[in-house]
Amino acid sequence: MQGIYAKGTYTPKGRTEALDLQALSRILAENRQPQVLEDAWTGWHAVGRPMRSDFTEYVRLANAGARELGFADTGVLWRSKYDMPANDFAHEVERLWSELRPLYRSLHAYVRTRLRERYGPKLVPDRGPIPIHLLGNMWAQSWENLAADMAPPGTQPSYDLTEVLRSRATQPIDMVRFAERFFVSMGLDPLPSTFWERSMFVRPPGREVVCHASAWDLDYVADLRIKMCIEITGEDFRTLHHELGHNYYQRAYAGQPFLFRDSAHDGFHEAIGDTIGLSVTPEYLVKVGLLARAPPAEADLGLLLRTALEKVAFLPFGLVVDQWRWRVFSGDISPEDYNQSWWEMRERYQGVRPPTERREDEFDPGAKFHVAANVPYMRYFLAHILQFQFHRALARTIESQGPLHRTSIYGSRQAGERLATVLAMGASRDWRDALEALTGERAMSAEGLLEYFRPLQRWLDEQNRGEAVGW
Ligand code: X8Z
Ligand code: ZN
Repeated sequence: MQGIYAKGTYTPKGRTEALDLQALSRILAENRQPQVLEDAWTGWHAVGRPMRSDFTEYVRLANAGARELGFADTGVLWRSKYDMPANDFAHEVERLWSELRPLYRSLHAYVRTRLRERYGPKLVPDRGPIPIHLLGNMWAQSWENLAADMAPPGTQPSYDLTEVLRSRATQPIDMVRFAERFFVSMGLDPLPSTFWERSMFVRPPGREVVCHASAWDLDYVADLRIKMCIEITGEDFRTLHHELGHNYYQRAYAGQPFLFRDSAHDGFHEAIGDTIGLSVTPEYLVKVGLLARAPPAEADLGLLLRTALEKVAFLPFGLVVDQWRWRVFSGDISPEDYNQSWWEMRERYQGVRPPTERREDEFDPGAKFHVAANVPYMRYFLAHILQFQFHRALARTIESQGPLHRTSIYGSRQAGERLATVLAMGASRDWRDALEALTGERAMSAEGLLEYFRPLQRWLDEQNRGEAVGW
């Protein structure tokens, strides 16, 4: 399945060359013609179709393995890794989502209104789900590529990191260096020379590779690497901080006994680099020489909106992938209903719909890397919440006076030490102990995220006055 995914291509109508996922994603990000978007979206989603029977077999085998290990099914096995009963974890996830849903619905309503202005009420009705191909991303998991279209009227987005990087002819390796320098500024060691020698930073010519970004620790001691096809975009700039977060975690827990060489729970692993990424503020970009001057406070709404299009839009997607797989593993969804149930759930959680009706002989979940590659996904939902909880705690550690979205822990040894302590614990303790060491709290909390976006929430609610909210 992973091989099918990695080799997937589509030749859009009116073109002659076959495009891979990165090229098709670029169309989704940059084009604004609905037919072109629909064609690229539908073309990529055909990649799932030949996985359908493999996936059915994989579910059977995975469940057989889980049962041999004493779990009812693979979903229960996946949910068993959070130092609490599997059922309690499912409730925990629901609790967090219920706190965040109002913010997501406000963002959704605002974006739908702006899209209706652009594409008209026939394509984007004033109630109901948003056609997924208009959201700037193949899975509508991040809407940041719409930032320029969504900018608060009268304000322009204050800067576009992609343009900044390109105007400086930044190279892939420079992007990695920026990310490394951030960790080093907090007192962590530079990456070993083998990292630079053995990592894959760009797509190698003449052979097929899995381009989906990943971070590796080959010997569980010091052979750290990343594998990625870096493009010069703000998105990949942030992804590099994400990946190095994995590598720094791996190195920090290398001193633990073998079984504890892992994160406190998998959401922690995904949250560390993103926490650093939240510190990529305008003031930080000025410090490292990427921006001439920081935009004024009036630009804050635009900055917050851009971040919300990335992080808040992600939440229900982060949730739905495994809500769906849990039901597949438990047998609640059977193979005859794979695709229909997928779209029912995506509509329910995300408020999106496919461009045209999808039939049951398609297998659209397989068009997402983690489904094809057997990677659990709830970790990203947790990480999107935890990173704000971590950021808020570290902002307090450095006694930051400014709002959270203008706070950067760049250069703070104090924040670095606090982080390093938690990373070094690895999986040796209950994750609540790790959380407490970092934040002083013993429960995952949506409050950091809500505080971060509070000014935006107020503004969105004003904008949405008189508009339908929800779908
Ligand atoms: O897969 C990733 C990372 C590697 S662990 C690049 N992420 C998820 C995705 O791309 O779907 C990061 C955010 C969510
Ligand atoms: Zn990751």
